Amino acid sequence: MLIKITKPSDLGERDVTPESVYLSRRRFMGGLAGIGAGLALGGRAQAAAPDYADVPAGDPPDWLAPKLAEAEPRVVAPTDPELDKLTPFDDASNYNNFYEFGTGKSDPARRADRLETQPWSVVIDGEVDNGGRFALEDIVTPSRVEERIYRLRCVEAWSMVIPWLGISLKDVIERAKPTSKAKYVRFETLVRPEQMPGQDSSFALIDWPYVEGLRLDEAMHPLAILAVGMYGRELPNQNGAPFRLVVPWKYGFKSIKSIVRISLVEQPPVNSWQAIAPNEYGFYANVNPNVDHPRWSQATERRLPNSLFSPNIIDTRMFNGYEDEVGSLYAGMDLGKQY
Ligand SMILES: Nc1nc2c(c(=O)[nH]1)N[C@H]1C(S)=C(S)[C@@H](COP(=O)(O)O)O[C@H]1N2
Ligand SMILES: [Mo]
Repeated sequence: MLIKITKPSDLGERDVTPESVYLSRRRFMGGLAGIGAGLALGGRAQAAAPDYADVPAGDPPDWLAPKLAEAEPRVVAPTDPELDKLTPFDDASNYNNFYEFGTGKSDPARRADRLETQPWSVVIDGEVDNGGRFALEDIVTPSRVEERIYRLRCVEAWSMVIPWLGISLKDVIERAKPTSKAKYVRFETLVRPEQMPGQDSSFALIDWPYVEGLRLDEAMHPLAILAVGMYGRELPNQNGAPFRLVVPWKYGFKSIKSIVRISLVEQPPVNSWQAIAPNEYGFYANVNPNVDHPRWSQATERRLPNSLFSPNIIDTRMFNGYEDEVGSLYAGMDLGKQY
């Protein structure tokens, strides 16, 4: 059975998509398993795993391999079988933003190999009763790893469709037992200039560590995941190994990579891009075709892969197409002011 989420308050076993509806939807979806109308989460997985035969095998640590293998595709948020075809692994792992390795799109793929991702630990602290430093294994193992096929829309107006493997951020937050003062979640990326040459440069724009943040209710939304893999394997380093956030309704810069610290805090964190250019990048960074970047339009996006002859420009959708799921989080807000 599949749970169809229309708004967060509808979450739960009550709202179940009958199998017949799901099956006819699957027929409509055509070839690409896991991509269909609406969002279906939870329950028994019924979609067949996409075929990753062309994806280079990874080399996950012993504890992660079985977690990745048991992941079931439960996803299904992309809606257009033509537009929302999976981006080839090659594009998703060679065209990256990861300023710790340089500002060029190919820098991360060329340089991120040198990052040592094992062992990895994450500090969970701030307004929590159950904080501390945890081995990544101990954070991931208690949760179910799920496959989620999400659109990723960069604020620079390009986008991809990526099949992530991840755990629910909500699970991790709940296990930390937030106090009543916890209102926001702050995330921090590793600082290790010997392995991250972009951090070594005195010309770097960013005041390291790279920082991101979410309001607590955003962080608790079932679409927000902490990814440990993609395309059926562990994360390539350039995509934020071994542990990165994925918030599909927000511009890509919110999806912070290689996380080493998660803090529950009272005040809204200042994220790295907001610190650099507050008139261009805000705290919310919800994908919004009606609110332009001061220097370019956000009404359309370039869906990768594309080429000169096939520019593949498509309309950007409100909340990146996840409005039914997340719109209620922003009821009553002026999204032009709170961008
Ligand atoms: N630590 C860190 N996280 C980061 C970035 C970065 O430079 N450093 N870039 C962000 C931006 S702008 C985007 S679009 C996505 C890109 O993710 P991908 O390379 O896996 O597609 O990562 C985000 N997370
Ligand atoms: Mo981005």
